[in-house]
Amino acid sequence: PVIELIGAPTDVGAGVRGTSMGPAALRVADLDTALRLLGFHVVDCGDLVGPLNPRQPAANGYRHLGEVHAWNTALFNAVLGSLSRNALPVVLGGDHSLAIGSISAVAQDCRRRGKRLRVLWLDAHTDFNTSAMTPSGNIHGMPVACLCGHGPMELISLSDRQPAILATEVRQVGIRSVDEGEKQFVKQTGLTVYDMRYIDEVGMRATVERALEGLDDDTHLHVSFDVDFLDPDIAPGVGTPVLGGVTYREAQLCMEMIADSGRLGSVDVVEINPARDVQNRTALLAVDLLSSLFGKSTLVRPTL
Ligand code: DIR
Ligand code: MN
Ligand code: MN
Ligand code: MN
Repeated sequence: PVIELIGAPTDVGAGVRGTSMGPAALRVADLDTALRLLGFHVVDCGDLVGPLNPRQPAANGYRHLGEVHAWNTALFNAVLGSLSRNALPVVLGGDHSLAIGSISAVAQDCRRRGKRLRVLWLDAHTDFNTSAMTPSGNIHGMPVACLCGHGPMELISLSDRQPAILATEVRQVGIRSVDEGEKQFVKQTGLTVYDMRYIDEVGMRATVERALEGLDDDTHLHVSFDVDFLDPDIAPGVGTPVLGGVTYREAQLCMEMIADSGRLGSVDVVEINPARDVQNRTALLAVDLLSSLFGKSTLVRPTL
């Protein structure tokens, strides 16, 4: 398929500023060329336009709700358009609140086509806060809750159905930072979370096998890749680094196994913060991993 790159240069959902430079960092790291080398036709749709960061404190448990809504409305429409052209959208973030718009669009497109949906959430964080439990008011800590119907009306009603997705459609990998209230809510909801301890105990191979279990020919796989999934030693350019993340080899294996599934239908690459980075190495690493996600392998591999 055609890969469409959709830039969403925003940091209104984050606590630390700078993810608004993420799309540029990925372009400087030559994401388009890397994907073309794999044989894809790549169209860079440029950047969406939205409100600047007003740097306001939280109000009623949310920071910048209006701005987050505006960015997500624009992204929802862009991703829906891309899918309707039978393209494979890659969202260049921006902060992770953008997953509300992108995944709402993916879910709506799946319903229209009668496809099943699987969301693979690669992150240090569960992003399952609500306004009642958030320690920060930052909406990038809330997208999974919003998508599952727990959030403000503006953010839970982007798609044609509420909730946009079911918690049973989500698998999270790499988790190592969950807030106190969030922890209870994850448990109560029955969200499937493969945390770092799980990866330590069974290894990345078994973890990804389980996270991808049950995919069929009619499943659309959406990968929401928060780069703070990676260990900060290799990916320092993020707003909220957390020690003890996924290693380079583990991340490569994860991406290669997703590619092997043959089900990849859409991607978010979010939370790259060039203001915290060293010589763009986090974006360069993300491009390296995205190549694997789109099928790059060291050797010619037997077809499954
Ligand atoms: C924290 C940080 N759990 C919060 N969250 C995220 O503010 O809700 N950092 N997603 O990347
Ligand atoms: Mn280029
Ligand atoms: Mn996240
Ligand atoms: Mn995160």
